[in-house]
Amino acid sequence: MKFKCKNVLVYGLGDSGRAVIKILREKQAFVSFFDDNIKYWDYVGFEREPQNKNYDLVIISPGIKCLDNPLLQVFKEKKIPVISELDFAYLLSKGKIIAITGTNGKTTVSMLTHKMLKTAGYDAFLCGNIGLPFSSICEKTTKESVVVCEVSNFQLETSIYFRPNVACILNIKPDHLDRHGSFEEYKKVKGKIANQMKKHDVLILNLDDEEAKKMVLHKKYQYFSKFPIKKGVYVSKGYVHINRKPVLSLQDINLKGEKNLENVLASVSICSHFNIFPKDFSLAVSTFSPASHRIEFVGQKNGVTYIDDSKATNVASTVACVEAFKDESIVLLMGGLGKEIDYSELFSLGYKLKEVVCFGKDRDSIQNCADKFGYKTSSHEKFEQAVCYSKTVAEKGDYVLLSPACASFDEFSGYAERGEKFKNLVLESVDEKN
Ligand code: UMA
Repeated sequence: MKFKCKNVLVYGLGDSGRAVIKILREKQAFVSFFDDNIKYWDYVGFEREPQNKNYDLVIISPGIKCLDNPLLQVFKEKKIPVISELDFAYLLSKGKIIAITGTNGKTTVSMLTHKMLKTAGYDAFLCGNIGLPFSSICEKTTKESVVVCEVSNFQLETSIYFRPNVACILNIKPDHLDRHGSFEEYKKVKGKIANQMKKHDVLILNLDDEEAKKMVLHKKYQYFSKFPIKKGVYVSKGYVHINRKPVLSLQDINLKGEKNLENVLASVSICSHFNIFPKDFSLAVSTFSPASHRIEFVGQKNGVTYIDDSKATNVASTVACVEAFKDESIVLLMGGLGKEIDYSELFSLGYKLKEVVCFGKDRDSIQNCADKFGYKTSSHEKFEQAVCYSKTVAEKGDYVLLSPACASFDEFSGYAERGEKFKNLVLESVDEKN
């Protein structure tokens, strides 16, 4: 696709939109931009009436809500092509592309896969939903590069060209139902990852996940599992195997929880399509530390352990966290901005929870649901009140888990800010810190 002298509108002025604008200007396109937030209206290049203009192309950011979007409707009626930022970056990139999607674990798998490739000497890039737009790095890639792209549903929703050489669907659980309308629609969008894949491309699926295992949307696919299987990547006799060959000892994995084992298996599966030696797997896995706010040890005070899992923004992710500590006495901090997901998916599982401390906008629905299943609960309007309260109820030997099952936008700019606030409130008084 050529951009020189083309009339292009960029919709969304966040990180993705800005990265796209930079490239388009370098390529001498006629660029203007639009954003629903009026704070940008006086920026040079802002188009206040895009509905009255004609464009050769519109490029939209992942955060733009598509359902019933009047502006996108106008473009559709005018037959103006609309592509995603992911498409744009893909069209400009060279080399191989690995795309990792799933409800939970995307970032960990993307980081670990990137680390394995780097350890084995590949010219690997890490980008996408992880926080760095693909468009920020696409022009740096060469034929030898491997791009590891964390891909969200928001990015896939409007993508039409994006074609990964290796794609992985880690798991599918209800999430973002507020945006997609239904779980069925959410699954359909996830499946778009395989839409453009060609004969030699490979789709990797988690056989242990009810929904992901059914996503056989491409002829060439490979399973991974925590249990022995005939072909693919699996665990047997203390080792991760690729097609019956042991490549990694479980003792090298120092990440907590079953979900993290699945994450390691996903990365090994992806990397099994590249030249990586067992020693590289061991080195990468044994020295890997996940990104912050994912089942992260914060500190201990009076024998109480504090864990920050602020990244758990859906119920399935909170279940994974509680499962990882199921043998402990748990005080669970849950709340924030709900995503219309049913909390009974957690409370019906019968985990022992000393108390469910509810906070934020969705606190009533969480509390009502937990009450129904007989849990002890308390309710707090603000996050800070909930954290301070949890410190007073937790006793020696208890674990206080911040694993909210909700987005954070009712009080914070994102899960990271919420996690940092938690850490600060906890660290005010801890005995030891990792
Ligand atoms: N905007 C509109 N109209 C809308 C929605 C947003 O005009 O209907 C405007 C906002 O006013 C803002 C801009 O769009 O100015 C923001 O664009 P954006 O939301 O696409 O944000 P970016 O900064 O470009 O970040 C995006 C991803 N954001 C979302 O998907 C919401 C980032 O994922 C990603 O890291 C980044 O691109 C780089 O690829 C964040 C995220 O929350 C971390 N992702 C969700 C998740 O992980 O659950 C999917």
